[in-house]
Amino acid sequence: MTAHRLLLTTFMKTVFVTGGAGFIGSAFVRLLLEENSDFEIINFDALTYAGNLENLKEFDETRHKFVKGDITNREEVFNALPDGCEAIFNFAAESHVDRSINSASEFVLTNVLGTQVLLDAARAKNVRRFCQISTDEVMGSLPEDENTFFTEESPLKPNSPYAASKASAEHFVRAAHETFGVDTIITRCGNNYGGRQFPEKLIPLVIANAMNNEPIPLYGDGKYTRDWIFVEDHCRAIRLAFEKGKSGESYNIGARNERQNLDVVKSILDALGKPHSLIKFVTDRLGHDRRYAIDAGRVEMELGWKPRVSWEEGLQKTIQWYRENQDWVNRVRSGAYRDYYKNLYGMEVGVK
Ligand code: NAD
Ligand code: TDX
Repeated sequence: MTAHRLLLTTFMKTVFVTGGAGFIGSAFVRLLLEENSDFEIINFDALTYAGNLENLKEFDETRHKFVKGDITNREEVFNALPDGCEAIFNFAAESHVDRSINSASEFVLTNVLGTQVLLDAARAKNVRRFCQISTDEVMGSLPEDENTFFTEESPLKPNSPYAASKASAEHFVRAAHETFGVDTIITRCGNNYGGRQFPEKLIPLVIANAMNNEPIPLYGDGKYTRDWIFVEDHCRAIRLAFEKGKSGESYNIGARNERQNLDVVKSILDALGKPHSLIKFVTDRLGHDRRYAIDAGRVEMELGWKPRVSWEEGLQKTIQWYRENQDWVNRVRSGAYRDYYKNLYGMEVGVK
């Protein structure tokens, strides 16, 4: 070990980030590397179809150590996790609802068993705090046209296999806290958007298809509502929950930005100068949740968090990222993505 490295590790706090090569995990790693110079990060990721080390290519290994590993594999987790580290941030997950409808087993394995393996490791290795990155979807669906919101007291009523696996993971996190006194925090956020999101999710799918003049598949009547947040705002809220949150608590994160899917799609097409005629209404998603909307009162009051990026600014930044990174888009839309797309939508994509 060089003297420089020795000095670094003496003063550094180590955090273990799982899923740090994915969309939100990589944004979180980037935030810590750029703004928390006393943190070194072990980024533990299995590099599934959604994991992409290109997402962090600008960083060297000074404070960012990447370990390829699977959170369901105890040996790999226990070998990679050092004793007494500051936190585990568990972003690793199977994260796409449509895939969970097609096949749920991978979701149970990674999202439920994987979380439990990490909780066991946190206890065995005296990790100071365990942060579980969860989702508003665990609370089910809200009625439209009503002034109702998800709060931390809302019951867990997951509707999709994905949401059920995330809700289940939350129960195991709670159980580790209640039974063994593990210091835990759960954050539940709404729909994220930003650069580097895999184009299976609505916003990057629309941008990528529109840039190629391909049809935009919109489920049902297009009037489903999501509460959108720019990914960096989500990551700042997670960091605050880790720093200031109460052990055993859950925190709902949202930017008070409800939008109907049809309006989101039209805004993107307008920004790209593409015709609305690209929109193609397709058969609805099974069990499609009608509306998500988050009351972010607790993170605002208790943690002093508020979003920094408006919808207009965030969407413009996101579109710009995809425009400037068409190679990234073309690479992730090649190969297996085409089979996935054809299977789900019955249409070809990305074929020039
Ligand atoms: P993503 O699909 O982009 O990334 C998931 C990452 O986890 C990938 O890098 C993948 O390689 C890794 N991974 C998957 N299985 C693994 C395993 N068994 N072991 C180790 N690594 C594994 O997901 P995302 O959108 O960045 O979501 C990150 C987390 O945030 C997830 O837990 C998700 O449930 C949660 N979340 C997402 C959103 C959203 O809008 N995307 C909103 C709220 C919460
Ligand atoms: O082709 C599409 N057409 C369409 O109409 C796709 C991919 C989506 N949609 C609709 C379904 C939803 O109403 O757009 C909305 C957003 O869909 P997704 O991007 O798939 O997100 P959602 O199902 O809302 O879940 C997301 O938010 C919560 C993330 O994928 C989850 O990981 C997160 O937990």
